[in-house]
Amino acid sequence: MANKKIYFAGSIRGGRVDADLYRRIIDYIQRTDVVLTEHVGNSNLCLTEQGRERDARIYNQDTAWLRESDMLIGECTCPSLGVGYELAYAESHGIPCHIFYDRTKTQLSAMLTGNPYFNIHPYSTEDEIYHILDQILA
Ligand code: 6K6
Repeated sequence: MANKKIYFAGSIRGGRVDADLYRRIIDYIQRTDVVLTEHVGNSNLCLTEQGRERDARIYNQDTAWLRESDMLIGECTCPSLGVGYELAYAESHGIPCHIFYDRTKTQLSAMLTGNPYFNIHPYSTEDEIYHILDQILA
């Protein structure tokens, strides 16, 4: 299927240490498909702006995008409550999920690795991500 709608999930309030990696993964996916959440790779995000109403708008928009997506691709090296929530939400809506994490930097939660619903892709070099993406997106 060409031009799939991809929900890319990556840490925001959980920490932005991997923001540049998210940007590169999003750029790679966008060569063939549509990324609904390209803001996740924006390294200039304003993290200080908060508020219950603004957060409600974010939640409503993101869950709507999730429901219309063909696949969730998450980079989970930096742990994020929001990404964990999105994965469970995607599972409950039957959306295929692919999870990447750097095995040299972290151990993934057993709540993800222990759930056969999730396709888990540990990697040790960034190049491996793009090879696996070629297979997933083909
Ligand atoms: C505006 C522009 C860019 O970011 C913002 C404001 N914040 C968010 N906007 C959109 N999605 C968000 C925002 N904060 C969290 N998320 C969603 O939760 C993203 O889809 C991420 O995959 C995930 C990150 O969760 P946390 O817990 O690390 O923030």
